[in-house]
Amino acid sequence: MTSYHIYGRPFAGSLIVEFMMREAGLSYTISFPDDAERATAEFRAKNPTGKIPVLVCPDGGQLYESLAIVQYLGRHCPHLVPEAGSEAEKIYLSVLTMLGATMYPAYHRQHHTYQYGPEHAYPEIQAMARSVNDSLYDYIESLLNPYICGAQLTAADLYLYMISRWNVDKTQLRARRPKLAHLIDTIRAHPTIEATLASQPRHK
Ligand SMILES: N[C@@H](CCC(=O)N[C@@H](CS)C(=O)NCC(=O)O)C(=O)O
Repeated sequence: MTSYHIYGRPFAGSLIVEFMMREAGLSYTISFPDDAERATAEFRAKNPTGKIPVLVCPDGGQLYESLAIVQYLGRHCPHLVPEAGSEAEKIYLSVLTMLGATMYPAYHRQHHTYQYGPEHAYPEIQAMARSVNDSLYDYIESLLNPYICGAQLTAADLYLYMISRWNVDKTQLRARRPKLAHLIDTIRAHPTIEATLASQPRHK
């Protein structure tokens, strides 16, 4: 393999990998394994959870878990990572991990609810997951200035933009959160983000 390869899903958790690859100026190919392919032993050898994103490197090594991939690609996009030892780095690491470890799974519970309980419990599972993210968005609104780490746009902002796209009610998300709404609009207009979104297949 001569270039990076991403296993992804249109508009899903592979977006952050594509954003960072483009920000780093690294070329890549991408494929979109369906449920059957993600259940194969071959795919499970790449990611034991059977989920995307997976990043295969030119040397054949591979990474799974979006937070691990963001950390890995950070070295190729130093402009998106706060200086080591700074106060901004502490905020960056904490918020990025909260986005990936708490808010991303709360979206998963809303969009893949069948994995979390019987059908009669779906409304409650979804409402509880929405409420987790709603209160964390209020916290994020209080933090933004204009970005998560202040003046520097970081990979955490790109990650935040990605997960905000999965919000079921975007009008409600933006209401009372003008700084978040502005950040979403700013990032959406960023050339590498626009290019990534324009490249997503519309089916699957
Ligand atoms: N913790 C994982 C979560 C990955 C994840 O939930 N991926 C979703 C797409 S956004 C997926 O593959 N869903 C398929 C499924 O759950 O069956 C990460 O951060 O990479």
